[in-house]
Amino acid sequence: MKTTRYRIAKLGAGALVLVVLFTMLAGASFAAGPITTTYQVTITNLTPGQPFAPPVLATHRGRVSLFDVGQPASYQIKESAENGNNGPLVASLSANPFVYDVQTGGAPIVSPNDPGGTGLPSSATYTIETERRSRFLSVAAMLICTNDGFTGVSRLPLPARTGSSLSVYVPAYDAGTEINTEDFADLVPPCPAMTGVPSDAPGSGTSNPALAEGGVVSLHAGVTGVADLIPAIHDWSGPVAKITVTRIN
Ligand SMILES: [Ca+2]
Repeated sequence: MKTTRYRIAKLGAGALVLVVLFTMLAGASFAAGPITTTYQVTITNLTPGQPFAPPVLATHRGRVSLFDVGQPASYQIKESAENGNNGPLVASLSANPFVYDVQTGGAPIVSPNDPGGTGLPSSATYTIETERRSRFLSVAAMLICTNDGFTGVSRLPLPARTGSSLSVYVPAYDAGTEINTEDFADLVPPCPAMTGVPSDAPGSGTSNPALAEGGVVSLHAGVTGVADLIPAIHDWSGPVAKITVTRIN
């Protein structure tokens, strides 16, 4: 320390500025990992009464695909779509070297009509980061009052410029993993109360092998009213969600 102080004193103020400047540049250089950019993602429920479970969001490279129409759903999508169990999907994405950031919602997103009087929001905004090579966003959220319905988007190209924004209107998908019984006994427990429908059925938060569908991801045919679900409350027409993505830095 004594030696350093002595040298700085001898070199004078001009040299000190240079030393400080060099230190700042060096610090910036050493700290630089991938240059991250930040996005805000807003998910809005457009349905008359169908609630969404908390969503999973991920930024990733182009080789990652959350789901593909016409292909079997992954085990992870099946668990999210059938049981609202996002754990396997989050774990899988988090362990994937081609995924940059994974975020999960903390609460359901309900219809603006909120037929169950939950007081929950019909729109929610999440912040997610990415870097230069991970230019895609994927989102998945269970439709709570369906057997294996979900919504979201797979491999959406992120808007490139700061301040730029894009919106997509996304449909409901059937994961093709569980037969659509529309029976409260086969749906997750929160469904009836969240949509204001009285029910004594305890519901189920795990998959029933007897209801395995063995299909592929497809556009959801909607709620038909074959059992407990009520089309006027639980069905929809057209897109079920609006997803708006804005680059904020
Ligand atoms: Ca199904």
